Amino acid sequence: MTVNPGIEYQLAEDDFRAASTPAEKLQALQKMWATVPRHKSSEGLQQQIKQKIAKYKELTKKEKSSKKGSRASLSLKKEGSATITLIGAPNSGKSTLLKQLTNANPLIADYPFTTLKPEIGILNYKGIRLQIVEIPAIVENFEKTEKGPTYLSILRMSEMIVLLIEKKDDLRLLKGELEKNDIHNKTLIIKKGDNAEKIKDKIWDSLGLIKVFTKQPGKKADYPPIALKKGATVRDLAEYIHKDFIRKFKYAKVWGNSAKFKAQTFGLDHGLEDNDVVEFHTA
Ligand SMILES: Nc1nc2c(ncn2[C@@H]2O[C@H](COP(=O)(O)OP(=O)(O)OP(=O)(O)O)[C@@H](O)[C@H]2O)c(=O)[nH]1
Ligand SMILES: [Mg+2]
Repeated sequence: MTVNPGIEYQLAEDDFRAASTPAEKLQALQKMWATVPRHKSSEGLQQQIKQKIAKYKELTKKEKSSKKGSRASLSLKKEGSATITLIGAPNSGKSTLLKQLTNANPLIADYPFTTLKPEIGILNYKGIRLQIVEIPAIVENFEKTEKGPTYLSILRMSEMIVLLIEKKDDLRLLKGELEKNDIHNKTLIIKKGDNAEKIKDKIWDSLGLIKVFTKQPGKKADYPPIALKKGATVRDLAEYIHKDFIRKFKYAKVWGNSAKFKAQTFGLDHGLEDNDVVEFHTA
């Protein structure tokens, strides 16, 4: 015998699938619970719904408490190997650039102050994930606006700040505002209309990072690569992979820019270069 649920139940199930937050899922599940056929053959299904209700109640509770706790202190959840914040005067093309660089889909329009809250995207640069954030247009004394402190904290936690310049005066405004607020993070200056692919390369080149690939013996290099600071050694890579790794380390074979020949053998202090491939050998 089949379960054969009615149309109300099916609609609730559709809602469940379409729901994007735990609270919405829970609401749909409660509707499913109210409309699921109550006969012997649907006992398994009833049981499943009950379990899911319990799970989503728990998730809803967790989400509420984490939101409460983090709102005041955290203005941005950092992601990827570096955070790059994009600033500019009103209408200078920040959202357009964010869209070209990342998976974000911000509102773009020809009037000023289109962007009202930080917009966040991920740039996948040759396998390295970089977080790019557009903060709303910078105006003189922006730090005194309601959201000013939030924007300052995003700027301070960024590995790099990209200044997007449209008009002659923009650079003076942006530099002045950063200086006044004692923000001295690394900066990169980009002109409106510059080629997005070239900007990606410039961002990567300015970050001071290298990407290295690990490799298992007899196999091709692993993907994606790992981002490390310029000057990183085999030890840094080993520590990144696992704290315990160093104890077991015997030697590494390296292919690429830091090796004189393929599969050259090195110890923990060997300095790595961009695009190196490293094969660890352990005891
Ligand atoms: N020709 C040209 N137009 C651009 C370029 N970048 C942006 N625009 C246009 O400039 C206007 C503003 O673009 P946005 O990307 O919304 O600028 P924004 O800096 O995010 O603006 P706000 O968020 O309002 O401060 C839009 O009409 C865009 O189509 C560009 O490289 N070339
Ligand atoms: Mg914008």
